[in-house]
Amino acid sequence: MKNYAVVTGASSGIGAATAKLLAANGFHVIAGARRMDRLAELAKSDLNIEIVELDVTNQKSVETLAAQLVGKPVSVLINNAGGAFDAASIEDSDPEIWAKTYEVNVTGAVRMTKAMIPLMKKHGEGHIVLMSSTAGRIAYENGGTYVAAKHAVAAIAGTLRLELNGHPIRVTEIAPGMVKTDEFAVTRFAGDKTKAAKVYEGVEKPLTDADIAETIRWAVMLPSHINIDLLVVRPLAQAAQHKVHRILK
Ligand code: 8X3
Repeated sequence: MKNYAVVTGASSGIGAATAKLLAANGFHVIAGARRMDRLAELAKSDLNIEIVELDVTNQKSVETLAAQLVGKPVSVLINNAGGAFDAASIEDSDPEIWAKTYEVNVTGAVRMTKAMIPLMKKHGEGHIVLMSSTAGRIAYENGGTYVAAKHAVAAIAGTLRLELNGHPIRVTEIAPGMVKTDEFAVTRFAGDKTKAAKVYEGVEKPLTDADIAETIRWAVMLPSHINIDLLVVRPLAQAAQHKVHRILK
């Protein structure tokens, strides 16, 4: 039986690209997200992708999935569900957006991790991948909710690695920089496509979701005694959060 890889937030972007790539590389992928119509499209791309309605902010939804996976060889969890929901200064930020950002990026990843660890222990091996961000390594202005949430994700990865030491479960944090996906920046700017496009303006080659999927595949497919703690992945044009080479006409 193929090993199972569970991918959250699989309906688009990095999650969808990772689901496809892991399926193409021999995993039976459990692709979870809230939007079943998008997942149905994804499932058409590979027979090794099984789709499941999943809301990582809902404990019951996570428990339902975990119950379905009892006895299955769950060896990989990609905690990808997440996002930024504002671009406000902390002074102007909305506590409700703070809660929403933490629910999906932080508590959601914890819910899934808690649910999958027992299955991985039973299976005898596991790999938990946490998608943080360069925002989880360094602060930037008007990104407080997301910066704080992704710092928390980084802290979870570090804590988990200590707590799971001695168990055959790897813990990897992947911290992407500028990745141009269909939804990330558009969601952050509440649907304003002009503002979203500005993020990538003049950047010759921002990373793609497939680029990040490839780094995940690499970390996951290394021999099981090799643990990649942290991968910071940026496009060549982005030397740092505020140092981006743009060719502007
Ligand atoms: C996305 C990278 O620079 O928008 O995780 O925080 S950034």
